[in-house]
Amino acid sequence: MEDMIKTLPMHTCSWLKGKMTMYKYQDFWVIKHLLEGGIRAQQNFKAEPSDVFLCSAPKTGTTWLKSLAFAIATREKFDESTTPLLTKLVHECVPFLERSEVEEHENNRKKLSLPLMATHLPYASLPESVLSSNCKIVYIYRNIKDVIVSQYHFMREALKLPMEDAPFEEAFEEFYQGVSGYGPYWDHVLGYWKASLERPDKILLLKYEDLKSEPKNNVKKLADFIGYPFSADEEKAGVVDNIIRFCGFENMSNLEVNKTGKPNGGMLENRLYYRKAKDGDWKNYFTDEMKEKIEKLTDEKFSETGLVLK
Ligand code: PAP
Repeated sequence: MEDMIKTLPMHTCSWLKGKMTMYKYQDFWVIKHLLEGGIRAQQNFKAEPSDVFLCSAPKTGTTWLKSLAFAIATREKFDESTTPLLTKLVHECVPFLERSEVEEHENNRKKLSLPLMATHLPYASLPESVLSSNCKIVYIYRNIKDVIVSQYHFMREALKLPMEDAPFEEAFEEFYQGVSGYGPYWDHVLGYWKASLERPDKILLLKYEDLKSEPKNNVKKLADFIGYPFSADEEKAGVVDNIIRFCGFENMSNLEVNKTGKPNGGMLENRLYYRKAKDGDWKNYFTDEMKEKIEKLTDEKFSETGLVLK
């Protein structure tokens, strides 16, 4: 694998002071350890028809989608005082394909009989068994301008660079050129969107902004789709509302584990996954010119789709 990686196109992010290098593999950009994990998964991962994949490009609502799906799927096993979401970052509760060993997923499947698995891989690069097993896929996407800002802060903070040392204009330009984690972002969304047209019963698309503006409808849709529908009695008893509140930004970002924890003693602090969660935060960073430029390109790429990414 090492030799193959050496042959791939490489890009070192100048705005991150050369501290991060991405590789272009199967038409998407990715950092080395996630690339290695992705290739390992492509070679070894065996999906079951009952698996449910939570897929996303980075910074589009992954953490939120995972919390909701986990809370929905485990609601008969745990309540709000016993859920693992109180003590673990959600990324440790729902295995991440590129980071998990196959055994870990198998153990999880047995332990919790939890069908959930998450990945940032583009649709075209999913392990073959994910497609051949015909398992379900939920894909979340988000306004591209907020994704750019969210990714900017995440990467900058992960590398401990203050804003004055990490010019936003350069981060923007790189993203615009398609060089972003698992990007180009447009291609990532288009891949899942096209697949959802071909396999609508197996692929559900959710939009971050819709989840915010209409949480109840979308959370019920998610629960139905992943095979854990709410009963009328549950709805009456407020179970849906409670899950929405518990998994909401206000609650999750204030849990001690998410304020001060580090997963498995790793480098990244949990709080980095909970920044602001504000729609339209891009307005604090974009010039008029940047807005026009990214919207023009996004319009060109999405004109046929009916999807609104801006
Ligand atoms: P990841 O791909 O690294 O897992 P992801 O969860 O997709 O990141 O994106 C993080 C964004 O979701 C952050 O957005 P911001 O930078 O604009 O603030 C984060 O704040 C937001 N987020 C995290 N949890 C929630 C939540 N419960 N509700 C809404 N937004 C959330």
